[in-house]
Amino acid sequence: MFSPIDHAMMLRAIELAKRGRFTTAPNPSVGCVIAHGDSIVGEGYHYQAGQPHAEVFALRAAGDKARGATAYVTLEPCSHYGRTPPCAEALVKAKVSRVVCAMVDPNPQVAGRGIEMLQVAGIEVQTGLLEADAQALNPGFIKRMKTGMPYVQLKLASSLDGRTALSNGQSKWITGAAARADVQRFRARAGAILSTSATVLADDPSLNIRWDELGKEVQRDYPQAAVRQPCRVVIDSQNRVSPAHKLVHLPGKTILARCEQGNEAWPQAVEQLLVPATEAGGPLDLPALMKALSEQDINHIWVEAGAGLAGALLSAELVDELIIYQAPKLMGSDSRGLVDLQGLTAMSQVPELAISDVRMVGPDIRITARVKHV
Ligand code: AOF
Ligand code: ZN
Repeated sequence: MFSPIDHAMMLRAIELAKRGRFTTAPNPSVGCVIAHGDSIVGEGYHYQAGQPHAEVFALRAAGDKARGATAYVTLEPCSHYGRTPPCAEALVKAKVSRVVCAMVDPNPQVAGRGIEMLQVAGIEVQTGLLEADAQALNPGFIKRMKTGMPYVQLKLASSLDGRTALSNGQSKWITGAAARADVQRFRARAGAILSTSATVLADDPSLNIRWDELGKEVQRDYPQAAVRQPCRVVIDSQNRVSPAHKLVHLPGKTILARCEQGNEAWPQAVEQLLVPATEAGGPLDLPALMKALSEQDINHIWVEAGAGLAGALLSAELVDELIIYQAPKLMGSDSRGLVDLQGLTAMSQVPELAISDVRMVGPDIRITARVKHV
């Protein structure tokens, strides 16, 4: 069904889509190529929510040459009037003769209707070319559209023997500068960075993006002027975070997830989000928090906290992917462990992971693993 030229064109569209990976949230990253055979006449990608979609930029570049061409799009062209008019209509008007999309749009406002609009207009439509690669562009958008829950990536950093702090609490810096720069790049793709009041009280972290630490390759697609600070979300069920902490004053929004409203004098960009507790005075309801964040259009959450939240999120089956950095150090069994998982008494209860990638980051190892939900 798909020729080698089709593959090459869709690969190009995926490369274009990647350029928007830091800026499109909450919209998906989408790329589009318009071609006659192997000759490209227009290219485009979606850069920012509110701005034109990928197809519009590609059609503008192609001009009259779009007539009779094939449009390759990494996501089904939209059929709805959102912040912008429907791309399916624009493709019909431009008289392309064929549209190849990598995947159907999971947005219930579209979900096949874009394809239908094209077909009704007599355009040949094919779907599913390099689908897995296209899905990998937007794990957060896809999960939120399909389930109403955000995609959760849990960052962990430890010694080679899985330890995070000495028994006296000392922990600064286990992993190296390259791993910290890598973390900056993950943060930049997320809609929110999730942490806890325990981490804020212990470290007074910034949990922000520092453009000069992102590296040249990222800076090309993400100019300093475009930097969008992911929202910082701090689980603060005992109202312990105060206006004296650094992160509430940094650019971007900070959400304090609390069980009860506090009456501190917060800067304007601080929101208190009330989330029920699981029991009186106990920890807050993590699935309810995730759902509330998804309702604020947050697709993708990057978690940086301690062993407690890591264990609780894993136990609640809220984690999609773990990013584990391991430093070439041994800290011994008196030191603190990576994840608090309480009450495990049988190997059958142990969360199982599937490792999808392992690589060196400076002197450290980075392991990417998905949680297998049984
Ligand atoms: C496309 N091409 O490049 C993108 C699409 O609010 P709007 O108007 O920007 O619409 C956002 C929705 O449009 C988004 O949820 C997704 O369904 C689709 N994104 N569609 O045809 C694109 N970014
Ligand atoms: Zn569109």
